Amino acid sequence: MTELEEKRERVILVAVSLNDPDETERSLSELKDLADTAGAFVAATVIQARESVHPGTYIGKGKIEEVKQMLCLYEADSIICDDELSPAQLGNLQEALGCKVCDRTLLILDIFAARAHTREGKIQVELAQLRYRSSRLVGLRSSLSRLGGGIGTRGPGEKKLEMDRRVIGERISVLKKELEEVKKHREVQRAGRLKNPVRTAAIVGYTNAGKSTLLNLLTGAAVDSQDALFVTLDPTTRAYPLTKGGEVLLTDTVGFIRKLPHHLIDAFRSTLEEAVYADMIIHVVDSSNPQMEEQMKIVYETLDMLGVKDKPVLTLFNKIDKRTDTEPLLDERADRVMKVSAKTGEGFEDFPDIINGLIYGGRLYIERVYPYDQGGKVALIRNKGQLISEEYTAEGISVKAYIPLDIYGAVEA
Ligand SMILES: Nc1nc2c(ncn2[C@@H]2O[C@H](COP(=O)(O)OP(=O)(O)OP(=O)(O)O)[C@@H](O)[C@H]2O)c(=O)[nH]1
Ligand SMILES: [Mg+2]
Repeated sequence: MTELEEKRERVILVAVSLNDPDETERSLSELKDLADTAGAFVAATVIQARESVHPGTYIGKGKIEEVKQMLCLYEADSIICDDELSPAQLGNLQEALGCKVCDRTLLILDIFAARAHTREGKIQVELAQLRYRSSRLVGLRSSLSRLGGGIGTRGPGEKKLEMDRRVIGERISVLKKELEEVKKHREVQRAGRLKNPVRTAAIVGYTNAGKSTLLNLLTGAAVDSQDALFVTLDPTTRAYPLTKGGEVLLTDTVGFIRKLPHHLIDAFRSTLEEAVYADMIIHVVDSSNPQMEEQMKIVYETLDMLGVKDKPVLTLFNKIDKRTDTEPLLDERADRVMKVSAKTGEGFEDFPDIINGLIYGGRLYIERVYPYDQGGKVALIRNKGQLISEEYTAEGISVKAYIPLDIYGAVEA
């Protein structure tokens, strides 16, 4: 955290509102939280309503003049735009304003850079930063050298701002190779889990929803939890005992946010994909947040984009202790919903049973030896169920698997 608090840069936030002024307000208020998290002081905010974003300068000419005056008036050092700027917009805007220009992506990358602790996290952030920067070299260089630091300059790539495109390209391929190695390790771990009939659940949700608090409550883990955005980047996995025996491995990971930069998604894919390989999803929602509905929508959009589908979803409407609204809490994408407080522990009475039901629900664990002429049944299990192990023995094919109930009749030996 020290890295974030070193400098209190004065910034003006700038947004373009296309058709939904409320949505712009919400996005901007989140940008303010992001700026706070990055240690900046928000001196003022500006919204321009437009038909479309100005292709050359993001905001229009008149607004640029206004922002210019505000920079003086509020003694601000820089502006942060609420969308990802194109290389041209970035260059032109800072030319016109004569100050450092950042965008939402750079801000998020900055926070990630300060939060990354593990080797994997650091590689992922640097990759995302380099990819973002490589197309904006000219603009960024003059922008960042103007103030020589602050937002947009943190992270592993800090010293390398002056790199040219070729050097960046080389660095990217080195990092990609390193990431491959780390990923292999993760896959080995995953394969190990698949061999044993251990179930996994991924804890997902909007940033600051209470995912880490939940993991800590359920498993006594000591994951850092704070009232700030993107506190967790690196996945933590802990075992949670199931009532019917066995255990489920719960993984807490990086939170989602609207307009999550695509470079980050690409770089963090292996981390985000924890949800793709999990047996079920635990979706943590901050039910005290007025933007709850929208945050849920963004979580599901992100899951869809990652290719997470056909998995049981348990939605936890968290922070129920803080909720003042009395509207009913609904989630049509969820198989089950619960109202809980991960902070006080309230509402978790049925949690063990519900988790059990969702993990094993509708599925049966079988151990069978099929004669070799019944290979078709093994193929059916492979297709429809989850084959845990398969051994070719003298008696036949020895199989351990979870199968959906509806194929039980068809695979009985
Ligand atoms: N009142 C209340 N606060 C909660 C509850 N659960 C979590 N919090 C608080 O919400 C803040 C965020 O909690 P975290 O567990 O760090 O949230 P997260 O989802 O892991 O957030 P990131 O890792 O930053 O994405 C912390 O200040 C928690 O103490 C709850 O049930 N009630
Ligand atoms: Mg967390």
